[in-house]
Amino acid sequence: MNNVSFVLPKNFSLLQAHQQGIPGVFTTDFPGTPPVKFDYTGNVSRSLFQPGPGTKLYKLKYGSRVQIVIQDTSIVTPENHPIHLHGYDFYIIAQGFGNFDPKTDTSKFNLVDPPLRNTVGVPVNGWAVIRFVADNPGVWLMHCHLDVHINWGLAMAFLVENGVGELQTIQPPPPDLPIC
Ligand SMILES: [Cu+2]
Repeated sequence: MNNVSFVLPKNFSLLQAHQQGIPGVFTTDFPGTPPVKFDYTGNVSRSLFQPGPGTKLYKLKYGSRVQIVIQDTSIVTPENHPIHLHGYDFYIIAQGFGNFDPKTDTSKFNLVDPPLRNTVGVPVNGWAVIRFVADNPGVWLMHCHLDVHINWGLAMAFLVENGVGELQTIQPPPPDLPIC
């Protein structure tokens, strides 16, 4: 299954499962590159429309320098998805229409004064490139902020590993944390 709809776990939060090492809550096989390459903004084959469920995280080492190309598709319909990241502000270094081309579109990168945001509107049938330094350990959701698209699974999460020492490590919950 290449088109995966993100599903939040039912019994544990992602962070709790990570912090307490509870197995079977998520997997860390969110792909770093598209498993299937196609004309994302073209006339997409119906065979690519059907999603399957998954709770896939992408693991990052503490302090990783992260660049993400967020690519819209014309699956169902092109849309301007406002993609929001928890845990970080990121730099928006480029946006454009059509399919991102790594050979030519890198010339559009603004490495001088890019805006620092926590949400980026990915242009309709276009793309956006963001960068951040993964210096906040924990599990952080990235999702479309059109509320209905969250339920549809337009989301994923980063698992940022602890660094060295207490200041680079997620703290355990307080002993008096209410259990709901
Ligand atoms: Cu959306």
